[in-house]
Amino acid sequence: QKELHYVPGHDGMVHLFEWKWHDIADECERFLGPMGFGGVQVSPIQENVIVGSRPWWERYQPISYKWYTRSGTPDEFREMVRRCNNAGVRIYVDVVFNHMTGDHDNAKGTGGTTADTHGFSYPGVPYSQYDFHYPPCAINNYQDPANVRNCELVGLHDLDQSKEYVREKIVNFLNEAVDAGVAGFRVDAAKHMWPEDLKTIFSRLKNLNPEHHFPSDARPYIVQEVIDYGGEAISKYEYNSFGAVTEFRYGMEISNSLNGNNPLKWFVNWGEAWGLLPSQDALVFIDNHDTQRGNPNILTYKSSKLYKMAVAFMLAHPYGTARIMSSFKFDTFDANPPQDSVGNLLSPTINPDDTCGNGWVCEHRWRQIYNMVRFRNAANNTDVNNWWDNGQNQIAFCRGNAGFIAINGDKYDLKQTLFTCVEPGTYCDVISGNLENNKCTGKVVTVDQDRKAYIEIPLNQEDGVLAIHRGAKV
Ligand code: QV4
Ligand code: CA
Repeated sequence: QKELHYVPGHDGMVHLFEWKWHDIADECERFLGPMGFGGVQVSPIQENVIVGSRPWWERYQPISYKWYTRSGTPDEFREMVRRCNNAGVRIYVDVVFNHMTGDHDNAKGTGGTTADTHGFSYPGVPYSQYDFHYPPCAINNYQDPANVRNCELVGLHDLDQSKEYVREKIVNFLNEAVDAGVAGFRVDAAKHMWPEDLKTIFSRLKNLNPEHHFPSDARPYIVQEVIDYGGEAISKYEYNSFGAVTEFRYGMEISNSLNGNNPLKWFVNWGEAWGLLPSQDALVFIDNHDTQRGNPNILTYKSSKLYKMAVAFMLAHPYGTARIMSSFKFDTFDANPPQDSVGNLLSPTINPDDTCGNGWVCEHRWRQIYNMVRFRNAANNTDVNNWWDNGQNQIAFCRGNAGFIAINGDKYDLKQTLFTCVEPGTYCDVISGNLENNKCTGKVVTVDQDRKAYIEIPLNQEDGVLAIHRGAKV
């Protein structure tokens, strides 16, 4: 269950963190579909407990499996999935079934469901004490798999997925989403569940709904959130035989290098040789909604020049299934998503230059990023070849003869005549500009009869990347 079922000519997943269903549907039709994005990871769909200050993280505390959240209603969800599939964009749902809520007095959910959290009673499902690891213990020892899987993560009441009744409730919850036309799931806190239980649950999922342009017998895509930087008892390799796994080392290594701690030239053999999962098993990303607020070593939209270099490298490189983070602006860990005075989520506004307003960052609408999604599509099914580096942090490589990228991570200009692999002609650098009405609004690169071109990335320019591909010839 590692096949994404992207529509041909589409690639790249974007996490539209905390977006409303209606806004995602609009975005699929007006931007993601036309730009060739493959899919969207959406925020959790199940009802969550309302936390007074309305932090983003309340959505990781389920109170029932009804589809009422700040993102919208069940009907709005179904409508979004339908519209996105019609636009050639798949939907992947973030599903939270390791646990229910933590303790809250008078717990009430976004759909009006109540629960006695202290008594482990969730009538909205229903679950009772018997369905949990009870009496509870706290996760406090990552060297002990049983502690990590049978105890509570930050006080979140821990479901027992070995129980048949619990499995049924989870499978029904997921299958309803399959009926609605989703293409798969991001499984929250998978490390905190036993691989055998997950395997059983995933094996009971229905095939994807053929009414939504999926081939018959298509299985749901599964990506399991297992954070494995090494050094703990639980390994990502316990999970990748029956589904894909989040590869957290990817963004860690790239951020580390661009931050100046490891020369970029070493990325010549980037992939499994670095201890990463096999390519088809790995979901890769620079930052996610946790690391962007919790890990100071990870690049985010806040260090925009380095971040765009990191994302460009990710999208240019064939390793892994690439996911792009699309954030809201934040200063603190708990900061709310954009919302009005009574807590309704705000819609993004779209500026004339295609960027977002109203508190939304919309990294996926940055030219340097969406044009690299197009590069990735243009280079589909090609390998890395003709790697060049200057012995330090200036690198360049080709994707077959479909595209060429150069990155300047050094503190001095890149000025080189390089072999670009692409056929002779005039190309638009899709980082510094767009091809509009057959004119390039950025740098123009002239590839000569020997397929060589003069490449320049001065240090003082806005971006440290240059990229050309066969889909953007002047
Ligand atoms: C607090 C105390 C606890 C105490 C508890 C008692 O901190 O020590 O036991 O009260 O009730 C929020 C608060 C947290 C609070 C907890 C329970 O931040 O302080 O505990 O609620 O009320 C997100 C946030 C968490 C948030 C949680 C639930 O990141 O801060 O906790 O949602 O709302 C590990 C895991 C990995 C996990 C990662 C964050 O291996 O699986 O930690 N990542 C996923 C999601 C993440 C989410 C969860 C898992 C939980 O990506 O966003 O946590 O679903 O690495
Ligand atoms: Ca667990």
